[in-house]
Parts: sequence; C-alpha cells; structure tokens
Amino acid sequence: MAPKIQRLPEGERAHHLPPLHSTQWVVVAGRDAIYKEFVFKDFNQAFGFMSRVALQAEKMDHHPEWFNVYNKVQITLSTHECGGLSQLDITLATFIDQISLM
Ligand code: H2B
Repeated sequence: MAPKIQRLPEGERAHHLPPLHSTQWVVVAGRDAIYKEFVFKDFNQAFGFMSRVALQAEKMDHHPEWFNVYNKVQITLSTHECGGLSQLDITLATFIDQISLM
C-alpha cells in the first residue's frame, strides 16, 4: 500500500511556497490550499492547457479543482486525502507553471 500522504511541514512550506508566490500562486483564505488564475488568448489555448494538466493529473493521481470560462482557468490545489497542502500540490503547481509558459 502507498504511504499515506502528509501535509507539508512548516520548513517545507517555507522552502517551496515563496517560488510559487513569485509566479502568482496565493494561499487561499481560510483553507490550506493554493490558487492561481491563468488567462489565455482564447478558449482553444485555455482548453489545450487544461488537457495537458489533465493528463499529468491522471499520471500523478492528483487532480486540480478548477473553473473555466472561455479563456480563463482558475485553479485551486489541495490534497483532499490529508486535508491540506502536500508535496503533490507543489509538484503539480510547478508543472502547471511550466506548461502555461509553452
Ligand atoms: N486529488 C487531490 N487533489 N487530492 C486527493 O487526495 C486525491 C486526488 N486523491 N486525486 C486521489 C485522486 C484518490 O481519491 C484516488 C482514489 O487515488
């Protein structure tokens, strides 16, 4: 059985969150989660981006909470299993930033 996923300890947060803050991820008020809004040229660009995130999410078995209207995609990341941020959210956020620039 896979080891139970843990919430990120304080030291790990201090290490991993600042680089994500610098790319506009913010901590959600009242919830241990991070959020970022992406704006693309049109729906085609936005949905192409979502498709790439979806494939990675399946690979990781770790899925975003997201909302799309036309060219805008709002993403919240949190790990339901541990009720907060885990390393999986950091890894997925970093991947999402990388492909959003492609
Ligand atoms: N995604 C997120 N964001 N958090 C989880 O705890 C989670 C998930 N758990 N995707 C996975 C799926 C779990 O439900 C399956 C059964 O592995």
